[in-house]
Amino acid sequence: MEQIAFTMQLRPGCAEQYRARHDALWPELAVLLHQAGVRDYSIFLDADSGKLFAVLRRTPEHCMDSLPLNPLMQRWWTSMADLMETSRNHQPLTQPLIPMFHLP
Ligand code: RM4
Repeated sequence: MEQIAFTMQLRPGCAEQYRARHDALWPELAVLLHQAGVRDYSIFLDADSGKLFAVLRRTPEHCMDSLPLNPLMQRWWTSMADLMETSRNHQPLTQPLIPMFHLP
C-alpha cells in the first residue's frame, strides 16, 4: 500500500478543540474515508508552529481524489474551518510532503 504524508495548518490556540473533534470523529466520515481507500491515518501536531502532519496509507484502488466532491466530506471541512487554515470552500490548505527515507 502506498503511504503518503501532507501538512495542514491549525489556527493558534485550537489544539484541544482539534483533538476533541477528532476523538468524536463522525462514524459516517470514518466509513467514507475507509471506502475511499484510506487506511492507518494519523495526524500529529507540531505544537510550536501549529503545523499538522498527516500520514496515511491508501489502497491501490483508492478514490481519494473524489473526496472533495463528497457532501459529507464538505460538511466535515466546513465544521472544522474555525480551527484550520482553509481555502474559500473550507477545504484545509494542504502541502504534500516528499518521501525522503523509509526503513521497513
Ligand atoms: C482533518 C481534515 C482532513 C480530514 C481529517 C479526518 O482535520 O479535515 O481533511 O481528512 O480531519
